[in-house]
Amino acid sequence: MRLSKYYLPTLKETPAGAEIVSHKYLLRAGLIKQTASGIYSWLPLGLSVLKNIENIIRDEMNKSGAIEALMPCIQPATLWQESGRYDDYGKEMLRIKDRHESDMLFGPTHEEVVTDLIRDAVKSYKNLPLCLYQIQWKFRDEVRPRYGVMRGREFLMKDAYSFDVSYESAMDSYNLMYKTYIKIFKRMGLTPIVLRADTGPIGGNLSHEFHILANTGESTLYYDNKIFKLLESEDIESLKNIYAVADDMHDLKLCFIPQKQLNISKGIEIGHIFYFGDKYSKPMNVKVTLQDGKNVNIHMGSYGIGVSRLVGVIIEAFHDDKGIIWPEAVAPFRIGLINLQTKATGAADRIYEALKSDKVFYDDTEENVGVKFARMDLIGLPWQIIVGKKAVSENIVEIKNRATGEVEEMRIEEAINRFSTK
Ligand code: 5CA
Repeated sequence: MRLSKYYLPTLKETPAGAEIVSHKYLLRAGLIKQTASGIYSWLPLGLSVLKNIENIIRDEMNKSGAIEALMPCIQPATLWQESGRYDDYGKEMLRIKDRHESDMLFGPTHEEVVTDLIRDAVKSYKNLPLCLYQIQWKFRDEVRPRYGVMRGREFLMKDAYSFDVSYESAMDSYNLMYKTYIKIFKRMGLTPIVLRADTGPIGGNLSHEFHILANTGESTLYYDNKIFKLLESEDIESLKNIYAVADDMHDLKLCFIPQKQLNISKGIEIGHIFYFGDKYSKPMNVKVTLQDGKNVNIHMGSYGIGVSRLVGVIIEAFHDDKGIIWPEAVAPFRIGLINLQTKATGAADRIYEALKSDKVFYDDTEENVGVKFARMDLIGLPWQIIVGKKAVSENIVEIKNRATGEVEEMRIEEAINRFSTK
């Protein structure tokens, strides 16, 4: 992509109201623009990161055997009246009336819709287990939308729903998602802290939260530092037994963590998984026939990941005072090509053509050197190829690693070779 043909409205100054680093950089690097409080437009560069995050999630969800679907944003109130949640949900739910005066809502979550979706077709134990997921926009009219995409009103979520014939089978589904979540976050370069959690308005009796450590986090985490070793082992049973809680000293006392193993840090919730049995299948009357002819309510679980929140979380985890430092797995482009020789574009053009435009972001503008360097550091692409005077005289360019700042000189062919092989 050539910058001269792209839409990248970067900002020199930090806009007022942006308190945390991810919010500042999201706005300054031209990734998002606020449309209304807690509601954002995704600009091309931001959308590209959002899609990369989506695709990692999609890939691991598919590998786990879950199947992608897409449910509507707008839902009828009748389904929520059936589950009994319509009155409980309160002001966080955006309630709408259609032209026939029917009560509708913008979905804050999809337990009711998905239960309704399967209830006519799933009648026998032979249809189960089943896990459906979607990546869909939600709306929650949060009291205090803040920190950019961290706590939005409109936000993108990956939400999955599992259906099983028994508690034992539902635990297998739950554990599989637990494992899949660790894989997903690791692929983004993140180390999740998994906590036992409250089930809140989703309801149910088993739940874990996945957090990322960050001093701008809204929760305080208390956890056993053995968790890091166990995360490497991916031993789910031991992980589930390790004690970690958020914001709750009372629980902490109940489950003693040896003082020298106790870590206390701020965290941001990036995922939340729930097992809630028949909380929805019972009031909505969703039953399957077992092998022995008995009818039982389906056991359900739901599994959420804050997809748009993750864009902010990754910036919180990977940045410096110059800007963002994207992990390669989610970077909008792999390479930033900076041409400092505005009168002689031959060398830079050649590199651009050779490396294919989808992974190279080419600053082909005539702006001054300082502006170009600062902008490229701000948008945080993992690699920079800097084409200066030596490109013309000696066929040599500089390769800069954005994370370490290390600069290496090499011949143009060598640079092309290096980035086209990997
Ligand atoms: N139905 C369940 C799981 S599918 C559910 O709604 N879970 S949740 O409420 O915990 O949300 C799932 C994830 O969405 C959270 O872990 C968080 O990462 C993200 N999330 C929740 N609220 C917001 C918000 N206001 N802004 C951005 N992300 C949010």
